[in-house]
Amino acid sequence: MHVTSGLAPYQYLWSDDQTTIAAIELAAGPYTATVTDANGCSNTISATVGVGNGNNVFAQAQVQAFLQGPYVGAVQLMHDSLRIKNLIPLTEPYTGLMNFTHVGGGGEQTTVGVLAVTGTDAIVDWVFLELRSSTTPTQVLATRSALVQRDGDVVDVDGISPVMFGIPSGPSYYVTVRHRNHLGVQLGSGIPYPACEAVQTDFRDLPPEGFYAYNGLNPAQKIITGKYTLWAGNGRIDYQLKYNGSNNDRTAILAVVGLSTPNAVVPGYLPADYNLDGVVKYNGSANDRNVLLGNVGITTPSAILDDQVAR
Ligand SMILES: [Ca+2]
Ligand SMILES: [Ca+2]
Ligand SMILES: [Ca+2]
Repeated sequence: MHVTSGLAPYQYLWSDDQTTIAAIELAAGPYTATVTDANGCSNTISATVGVGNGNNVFAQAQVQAFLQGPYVGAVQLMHDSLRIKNLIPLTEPYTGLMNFTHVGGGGEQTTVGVLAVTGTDAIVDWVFLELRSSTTPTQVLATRSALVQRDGDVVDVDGISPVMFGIPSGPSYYVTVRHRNHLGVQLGSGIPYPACEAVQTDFRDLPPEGFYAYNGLNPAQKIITGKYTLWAGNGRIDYQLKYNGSNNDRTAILAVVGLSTPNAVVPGYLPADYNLDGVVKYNGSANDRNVLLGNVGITTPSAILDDQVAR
């Protein structure tokens, strides 16, 4: 199948290179099509409408980031327990989630085939990417839900491609990576997004632009074996990690396992699963409470860590 470009109002011809099958008019932006054959086998492809004259006019980001929860410092990779346990949803989890508001993106879907990939490119979880105004870093201009691989590559729903946004290339943007139970991170300044180019931002190392400081009261990311990772432990989904006090993230674990049954183990794709191993645990080995406690500090359990994304 082939998408041939046209001029505004973006009439696109879907064809097999020989015969036009259908002509449709679409607003500019990323699209996904699922094709099912007579045997019921289906395949999903992605295309972006608005590629006039063969040039991609949309901003594309090639981002790398590590999530602290599943990060294994000894091998500098994340584990993929959620994928192995078949817990990662085919549809992105951010639509409707507290403090996540899609702009342009939302409803992204991946496939069983993408989630079947093993090795260093295996999928760890869904993440939430934003491009923000370079002059007003609180202003989100475009979002996409995307997938992060074990080695930190953030890829589109096909499991391979850079992430394309429904806003034009050309201007400078701030890029952020956020996650449903980790604190987000934002690049320290806007950078240009030229046409026909996937703009690289590697949050695993300190980029030349640094990381954005919302209030600078704590580092924007946690360093483990020389690599930067997004802080884990935000099960009460807001902009802070708290072990004690009101709206804390420790109680978010207890609420899942049960206040009177703190040794219970609850499987699932759950916000209180801070190490992303597919189970929520308050006590015992590899529990989620210690991830949070280690971040605020064992001797300073009332300390608070702030998400350093602009707001
Ligand atoms: Ca990779
Ligand atoms: Ca929180
Ligand atoms: Ca867990």
